Amino acid sequence: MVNLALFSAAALAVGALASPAKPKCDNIGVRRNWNSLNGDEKASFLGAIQCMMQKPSLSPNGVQQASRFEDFVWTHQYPGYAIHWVAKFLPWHRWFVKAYHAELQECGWEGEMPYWAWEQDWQDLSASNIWNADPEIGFGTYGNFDYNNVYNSTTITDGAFANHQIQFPFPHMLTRNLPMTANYPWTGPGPYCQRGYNPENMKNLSSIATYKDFSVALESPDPIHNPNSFPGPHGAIHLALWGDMRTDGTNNSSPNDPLFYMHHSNVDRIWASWQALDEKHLYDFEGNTDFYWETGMRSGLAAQLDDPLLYAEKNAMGSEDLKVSDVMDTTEWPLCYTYEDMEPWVVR
Ligand SMILES: [Cu+2]
Repeated sequence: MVNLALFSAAALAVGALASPAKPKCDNIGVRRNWNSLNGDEKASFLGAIQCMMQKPSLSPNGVQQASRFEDFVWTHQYPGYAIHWVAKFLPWHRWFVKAYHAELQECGWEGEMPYWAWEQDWQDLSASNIWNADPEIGFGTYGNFDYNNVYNSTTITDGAFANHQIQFPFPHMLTRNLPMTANYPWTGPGPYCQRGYNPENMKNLSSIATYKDFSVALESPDPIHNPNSFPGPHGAIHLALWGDMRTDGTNNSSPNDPLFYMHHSNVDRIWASWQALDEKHLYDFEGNTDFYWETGMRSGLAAQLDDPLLYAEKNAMGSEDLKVSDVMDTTEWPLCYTYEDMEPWVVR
């Protein structure tokens, strides 16, 4: 008995050295639909974003952005194609939203990261509850066409981010232009790129068997080089909102709109829901490591779970050592969250 106990202790010690035990989650937070937050919660959440917009930059790139909020815009812009149109797209943005949520907690937000379930607004995106002009509890409305403004969109003059002045990557006001895509030709038929997130496309998504195909279909086939392809919900929502949200390509500065995070939280929920559909999905990770804009080719090496996450903010929540495999399961450290409704988007 004594020898056996010694042997076990030794084996445990060796095991611990070989792979240090991951910390456990203290508890699993539940991310909630924005619509199910009450007024006080909404005001507190939006107040935390305003706090981030007031906080000085930590200058993760050695350059002073206008605020801590804009540091995150840079963090998203910097890796460019290393995190878009590649297998890493979903894991990278999962971590990005988690890191943003941690900053909001520093600014007094006590809840989990909420999400905008846009698939529930598929019939008329302009009628979504997300458009709320209230300065305390609303993200503001959706803008309109203006030839004289950046991205041909209007400055948002209502809600919590009314007349929000952006400095990075160049000075302008926060803009949106949903009416622009009421009849956008590439994504029709249907207004506001509806095809990307209507029940039919969501059902298609839920039936995809492999991460490789699911990831591409959720992100969106690259629109420039696949003009006839079906838009994915991620790309469809970016495009539908126009203004700052559609600044993909070389700018990648869409996190300038606080709705970016509400959108990506839902993209993450769709992925987490898909992962929960089949145990084979949870650690399924496959695809390309590179994207070539000139040719529109997804290319490069075969992506692996061991690949570094490439999070640009050194030391943000100890993220420099993270691998893709560390963010595959939302219910494990360092993520520790789940969603209040995992599957209503799956039309059976
Ligand atoms: Cu992105």
